[in-house]
Amino acid sequence: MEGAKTNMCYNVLDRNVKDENLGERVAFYWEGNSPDHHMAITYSQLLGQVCRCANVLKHMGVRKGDRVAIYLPMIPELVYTMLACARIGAVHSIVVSAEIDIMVSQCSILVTADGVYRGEKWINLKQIADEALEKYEHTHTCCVLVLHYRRQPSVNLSPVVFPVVQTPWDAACDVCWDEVMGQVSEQCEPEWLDAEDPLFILYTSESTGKPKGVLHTVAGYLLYTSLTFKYVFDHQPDDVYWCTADIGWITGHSYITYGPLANGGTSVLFEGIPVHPHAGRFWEVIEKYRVTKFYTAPTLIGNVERTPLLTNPVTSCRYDLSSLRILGTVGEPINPEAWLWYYEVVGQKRCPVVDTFWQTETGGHVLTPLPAATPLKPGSAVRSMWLQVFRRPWPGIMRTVYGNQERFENTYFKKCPGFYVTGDGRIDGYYWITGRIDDMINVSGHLLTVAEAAVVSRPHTVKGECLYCFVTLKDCREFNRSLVDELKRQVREKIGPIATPDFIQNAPGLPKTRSGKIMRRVLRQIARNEKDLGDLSTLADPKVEEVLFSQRCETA
Ligand code: 6R9
Repeated sequence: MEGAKTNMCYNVLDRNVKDENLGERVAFYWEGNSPDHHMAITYSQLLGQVCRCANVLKHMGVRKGDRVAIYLPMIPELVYTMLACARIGAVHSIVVSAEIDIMVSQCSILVTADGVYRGEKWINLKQIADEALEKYEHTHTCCVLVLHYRRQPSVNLSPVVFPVVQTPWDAACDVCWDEVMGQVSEQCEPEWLDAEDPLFILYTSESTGKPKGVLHTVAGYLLYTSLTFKYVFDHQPDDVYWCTADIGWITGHSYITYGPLANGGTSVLFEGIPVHPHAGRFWEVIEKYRVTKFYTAPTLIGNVERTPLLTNPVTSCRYDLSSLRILGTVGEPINPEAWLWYYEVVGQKRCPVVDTFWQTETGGHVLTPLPAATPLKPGSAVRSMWLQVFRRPWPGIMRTVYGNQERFENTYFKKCPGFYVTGDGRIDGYYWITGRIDDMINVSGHLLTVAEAAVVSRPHTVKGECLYCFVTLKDCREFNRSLVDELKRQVREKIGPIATPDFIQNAPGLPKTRSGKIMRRVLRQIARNEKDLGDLSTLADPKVEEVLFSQRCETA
């Protein structure tokens, strides 16, 4: 589509408001960390806020092609800022903390918030951002600050106790969102861009190797996210769609912001976590908004043994999930037991489960069933949506690794000339994603005692390398020598002597990113007793690492 002119923001907002007459339709139901905090934003309100934000960025000197770093929680301002960048042709880079260093060193503006409550825990985003800026001696980076809702009088929300930590503030470069947004107009002409102009850079999840800045461009990505959203979720005008991902993950970019808005969809934007204020929060939200299409990650639906609450703790009634029509999963292999639970208990055998396999690099789904059209197999991402092997490019494919075209070519196109290489393994005609082939053996919990296991290598004086296994036991199981012997025996018998782990360590929890991916790098370093684990800020639960170190095995 090179040479064609378009604008992403125009397509997802102006077109819907003006041509499709959807101005009054709700674009997002925002649901805060606390169930008392919520609001609805229509398409025309969204357009107004995005134009204001675009004007603010322009006043701060941001121009077409400039890069803007965004470090915000799951609040509407995050969407406003992304779309504002898209409107003026700036390239957004959303950071989920670890990568913040890399990002701020390349962006002239950072949009962040004072902080956010994740469950009961207050996270002081501004302070984390300031520390990153300081590290890079970035004196010229401006920080636009969004104050969290609990302090905005315009939104009538119940008061929350103000955290003890004060928000750091430097009047020389920090500006306040509310102040600047009030001073600009609600009109802003979109910048007409070339189809192949960059839209955003996103650093891939750090589960493997050094993060890469994946670059996506305007028109192909718009087409691909729009079409895949429409077909994979069988989008209908009366849908209320909810993707629980963080927008800082590609899943949020493609299937919270761009895909749903391009289709004029109504979505839930959720700030909270699944277990706050209780373990039934997901189902409570589905009931509250009558969600029809639900898209989440296996780790959140019981891939690991954990019982999500299906009954309302206050009323003791089962949550009403009768609005659901399609269930989706993404991010890691879903084990057949979890798939069946999702299908039978959550979907009440009515709702097709779309297991969507894709990557930051692919921009959108590449392997997935189509709901009600493809026979399903529990645990399989089934087959390629449009193609059988990745022999030719598709509109949503990444265009380069930002600043490193050579790495782009070597990583994806050299290993198997003539094809795109995802780096994931598969089993039969249906695709059973077996995990990353580069560095991981994932033995999912077939043994009754084991909820989850991960295996990494560790140097061995005789064999060169040996296997070091972390196991998370199901509730009430005790980790002891006889269990270790039993597990080794099982592996030896079921898989073979060569697969028998030399070390088996108890792991009450595995280190995971917020999208549920096991951070193998961290496990490898624990197995090797390397104390400096580097940046752990993408870890969902930072305590995990300490616990694992304290229980490491010295001897086999
Ligand atoms: C969308 C996203 C990509 C890696 C990918 C693969 C794993 C994603 C999966 C899946 C099995 C699925 N993955 N979806 N594995 N079944 N349905 O997750 O992008 O963060 O770039 O990760 O995630 O290993 O290569 P990203």
